[in-house]
Amino acid sequence: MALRTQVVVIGGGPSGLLLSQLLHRQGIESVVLERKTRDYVLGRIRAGVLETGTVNLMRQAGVSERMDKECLVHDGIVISHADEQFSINLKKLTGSNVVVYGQTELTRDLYDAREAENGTLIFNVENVQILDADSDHPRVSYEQDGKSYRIDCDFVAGCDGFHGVSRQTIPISARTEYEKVYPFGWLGILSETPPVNDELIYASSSRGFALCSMRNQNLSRYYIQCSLTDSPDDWSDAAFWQELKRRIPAATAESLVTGPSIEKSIAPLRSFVTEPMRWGRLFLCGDAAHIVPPTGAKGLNTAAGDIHYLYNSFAQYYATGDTLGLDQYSEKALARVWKAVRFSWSLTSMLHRFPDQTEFDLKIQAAEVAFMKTNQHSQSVLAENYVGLPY
Ligand code: FAS
Ligand code: PHB
Repeated sequence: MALRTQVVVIGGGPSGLLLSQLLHRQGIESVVLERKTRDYVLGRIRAGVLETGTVNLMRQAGVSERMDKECLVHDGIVISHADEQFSINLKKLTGSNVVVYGQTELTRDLYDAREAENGTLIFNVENVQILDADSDHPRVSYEQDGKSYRIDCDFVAGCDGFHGVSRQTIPISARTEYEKVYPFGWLGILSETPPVNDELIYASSSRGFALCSMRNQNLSRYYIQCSLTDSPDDWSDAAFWQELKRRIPAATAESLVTGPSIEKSIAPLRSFVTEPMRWGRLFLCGDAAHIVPPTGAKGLNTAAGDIHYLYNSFAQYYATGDTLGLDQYSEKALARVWKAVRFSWSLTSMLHRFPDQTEFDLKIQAAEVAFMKTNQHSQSVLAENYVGLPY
């Protein structure tokens, strides 16, 4: 059975849903193909911090009502090293801030909006294939419940994450991949406890990195750097809390409210970029094209930057036939992606313990944090990147 639409969006995560919703607001038709179910997608606990640019895109998409009510606006973050800590005043240094609102909630809001506006979301699809992307008549085929389908379209947006089909559709001879795998992961838990601090704490210690974050005043999100050979089952809640307390300043550890974990998972850390992010009428967005370590809270926010560029390019094309935006998409998106990749790598290098570090390396790391503690320019570089570079 053949369908026809203007843009086929592969992937029903935040990138695909945000793009589909923005296109809908411009009267541009799309179909979203998602491999899993809505509940499965919403069950993945991921990002927690949104740049102002991402917040504005949600407003532009008409999906910001709950976020504006429930989010936490943060004007600063805390960096700690051993028992010392200092605040970086994002608002004072950049005039901007970040918003704490979980990716799960953002994705839920987008699903609700797409469904309320009768968006075409097709779940549990299998064997998705992108055909003739390098022609003027691309098509997407897929299977669902044992039946085969085909969608003829003008364009395909590959929003299907790192393990999706879109990037693989681009011939290996036509793409260049850059990767850095970090020798550790992040063990994260969610607990229905009040956050230990009203701002996020990025903690560097001799035992490794830790992050104190939150979703709301009674839902905290904590991470500790862990070995790649660890599994969540290796860590009891008690062992997690004990290790977290040893990595954050003692005074903060004393006020930490612990409780049972309601989610526990390990994310490996890697930096990855594929170039170009376009091949004919196929455009890659988000994790389908790039991955960053979560240290700088750039994963979801860099995906949002891609969507900003691609949405505006589609809007320009369908309004005027002008392909300039589409032709510049990959170069523009990659310019911002690489700055996010650099920032995430830099913060990861400054705050984590690496197995092959020498005493000299540890001294350099400590000096970098000590310099940032008292130098406004160093703090401004972090702040500008953390609140989000301009689109
Ligand atoms: P996603 O991977 O979120 O979505 C892709 C969607 O495509 C998925 O729903 C998938 O089921 C679907 N799909 C895949 N293949 C398909 C196919 N062939 N056909 C149809 N559908 C297909 N970022 C942060 O900023 N902070 C964090 O703390 C953080 N933690 C993370 C933890 C983990 C374990 C992971 C994997 C990522 C984390 N990230 C974090 C990054 C994350 O938030 C991503 O940047 C964000 O999910 C990107 O969104 P999408 O590009 O939509 O990709
Ligand atoms: C989170 O709350 O999940 C979170 C926040 C900031 C990060 C990474 C993860 O840098």
